[in-house]
Amino acid sequence: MRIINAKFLLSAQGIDGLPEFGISEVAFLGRSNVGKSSIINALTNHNSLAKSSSTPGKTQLINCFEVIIDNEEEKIPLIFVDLPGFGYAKVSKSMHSIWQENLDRYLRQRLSIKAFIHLIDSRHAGLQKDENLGLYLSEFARADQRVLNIYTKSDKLNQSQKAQLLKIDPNAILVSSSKKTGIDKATKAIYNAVFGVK
Ligand SMILES: Nc1nc2c(ncn2[C@@H]2O[C@H](COP(=O)(O)OP(=O)(O)O)[C@@H](O)[C@H]2O)c(=O)[nH]1
Ligand SMILES: [Mg+2]
Repeated sequence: MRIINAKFLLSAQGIDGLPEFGISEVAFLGRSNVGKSSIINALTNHNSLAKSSSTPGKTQLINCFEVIIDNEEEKIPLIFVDLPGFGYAKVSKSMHSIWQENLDRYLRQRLSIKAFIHLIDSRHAGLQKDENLGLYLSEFARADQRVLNIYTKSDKLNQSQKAQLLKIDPNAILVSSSKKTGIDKATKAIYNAVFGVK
């Protein structure tokens, strides 16, 4: 299972600016700087498909990419969506700014989203902000939508820290976008989430 092709499609400010692609969408979300753009680049084997920057909060648009995933039997198109990181604290009530409102509407109303990929910094598992995001998603995720947690920047953990994380979350998927580890496992997990494979 691997992604064999990826291209940028378009950016939009909100759901109103998004066409219906007729293709399942995978929404990547998490705190600013958690590694959203980097993991999209790593999954698609590109250096700068999604812009990655060390300045937090730079991406404030809904950025759509078309990827082709090869499951060894067929080649299936998917839309990967790189989203702005947002505060999420007590989520809905705190979404004051227009782009946070836009993001909220996209997440709640976009029926073509089949998987929410919640990226969590592996060094800081269990942060209140991430707990809030998990709760927020579970508020509106429908039966045909899955939430998948992926832990980023695993190259920053030593063996015992990895073991500790796996103790807390035995199914944890650990990825390092810079060292390109955990990418195959993450690709498979995303595929399974989109297609409802248990
Ligand atoms: N060490 C390490 N740094 C990473 C990794 N992924 C992203 N980063 C760094 O974290 C910062 C934020 O990454 P970015 O993908 O732009 O985060 P985003 O704001 O969530 O899109 C950048 O400086 C990246 O180089 C990783 O797997 N390992
Ligand atoms: Mg980004």
